[in-house]
Amino acid sequence: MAKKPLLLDARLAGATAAIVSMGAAELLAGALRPNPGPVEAVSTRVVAYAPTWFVELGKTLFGFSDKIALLVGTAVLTTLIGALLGKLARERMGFALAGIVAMQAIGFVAMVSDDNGHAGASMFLTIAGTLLGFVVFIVLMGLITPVPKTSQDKDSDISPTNPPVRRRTFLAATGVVAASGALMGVGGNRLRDRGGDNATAAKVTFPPSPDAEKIDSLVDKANSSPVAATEQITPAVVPNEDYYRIDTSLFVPNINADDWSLTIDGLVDNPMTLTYDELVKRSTTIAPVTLSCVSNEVGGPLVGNAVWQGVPLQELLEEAGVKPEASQVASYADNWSCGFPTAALDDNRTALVAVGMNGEPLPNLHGFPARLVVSGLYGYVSATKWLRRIELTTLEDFDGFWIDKGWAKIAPVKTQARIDKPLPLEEFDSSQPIDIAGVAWAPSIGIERVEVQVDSGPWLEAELGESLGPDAWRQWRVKWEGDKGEHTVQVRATTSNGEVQTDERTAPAPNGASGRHTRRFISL
Ligand SMILES: Nc1nc2c(c(=O)[nH]1)N[C@H]1C(S)=C(S)[C@@H](COP(=O)(O)O)O[C@H]1N2
Ligand SMILES: [Mo]
Repeated sequence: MAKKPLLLDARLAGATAAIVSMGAAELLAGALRPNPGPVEAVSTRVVAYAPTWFVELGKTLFGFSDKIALLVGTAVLTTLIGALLGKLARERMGFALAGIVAMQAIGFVAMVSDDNGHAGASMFLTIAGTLLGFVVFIVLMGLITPVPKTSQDKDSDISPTNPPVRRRTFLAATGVVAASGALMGVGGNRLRDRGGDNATAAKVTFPPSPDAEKIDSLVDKANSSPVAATEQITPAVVPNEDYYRIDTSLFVPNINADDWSLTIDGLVDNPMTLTYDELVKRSTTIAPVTLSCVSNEVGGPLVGNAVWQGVPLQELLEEAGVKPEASQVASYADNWSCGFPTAALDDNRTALVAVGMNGEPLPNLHGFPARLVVSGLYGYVSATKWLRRIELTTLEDFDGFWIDKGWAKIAPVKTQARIDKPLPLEEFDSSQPIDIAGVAWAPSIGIERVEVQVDSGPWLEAELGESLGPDAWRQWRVKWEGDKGEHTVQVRATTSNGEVQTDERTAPAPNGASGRHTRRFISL
């Protein structure tokens, strides 16, 4: 009969493998920056879907918002699950390895369902974490599983009941490997936090802007409005750390602004090149603009409002002297490009070559040193991050990265409203009015009205937060009172042109999702 390793040793091997597997995935997440990484993605899901009492208990005991508690909690849970897999490994190694796959798969699913722009990086770090976990698990189990004596070993002094290495060596090995796994996890988290670090960015000072005071006071008003105080509502201006991120970069560019420049050429009379300093000196325009990703599902997270600082694109194009035959503004980063019709700028909408985001130099994740921000056009046709070149061309002569991959060439942002509160199936006490709240956007046009309908009741007009202008989303809230039971709420926005958001459901491809966001909630 084959001898089994000691149960305690097997548990240690399993825990070590699980820790290394998760740690490696988290470290790669720090380097590749899918946003969020596996630990954060899973814990956000847990907090979003767990019963309220569980979340409340967690908050009181550990504080779910506390990063350290979150990491420690993850480490403890990983150790426990790993120890369980270790026990399993004594019987069936295949089942134990499947456990590692399952742990990683949960992280993967949580990551990609939050962030559909990074399936590649997420897949890569999942596979790498899984494989490393396998190797460590198999090697450690090998170290502690007794080898049966063969005929040649007859005279050797390794008895069949003895594992092939001394226990002390095994314990030392698990200690070192588990500690490096934990370090990788913590390191990955640190790396992710440093997403905005850039040596040159630290030295930038923006010129004063004539618009600064006005916009500061609007943002203050928006933040202090009663609507803004609603629980769970998305802030009027999203902090840089929380801003959605979508791009095709596996590694986040870290461009040195000192040897960076922006070229404007193509169908222009005076091709020009601007250094970073020249661009920053001219960046005196500040504008709140809501960017949205064409991949955003109705009610999805791929949308955000920030206060951008930069130079109006129209001003730069005027200087370059756009030739009449130009019909497309193409823009390029190192491995990406996009383009939109020159005609989109005819209404003199907000369009910036931006260097600042919410009062700071652009974080690396959001395009340092410079990016385009064009109000009312989806990001994939207009919002080039890590911008190197703007080329005036024709609509026929150039297709950006996503065109021909199933996405439309002309892509204005569709009017949308999102419900932030209630959360899916959130439970309320029916003895008090409940808050239904969220954000609505129609960038470059503006939001004039938001209405909600509960079940088949009348459309109720929402109270709106302070307007930050036509380019920015608007917070909204309704206080609702009604019967006990399960209810469905839907929301619709009306633009400043009087157009009511359509209820016709379309998928994100080819030119953006339409339809109305709904949520179910329970009144107890
Ligand atoms: N260089 C580069 N810029 C890019 C992209 C990209 O893949 N590469 N993606 C675009 C898309 S699809 C969107 S929605 C916005 C997202 O900008 P954010 O990550 O700052 O939110 O960036 C745009 N700019
Ligand atoms: Mo996008």
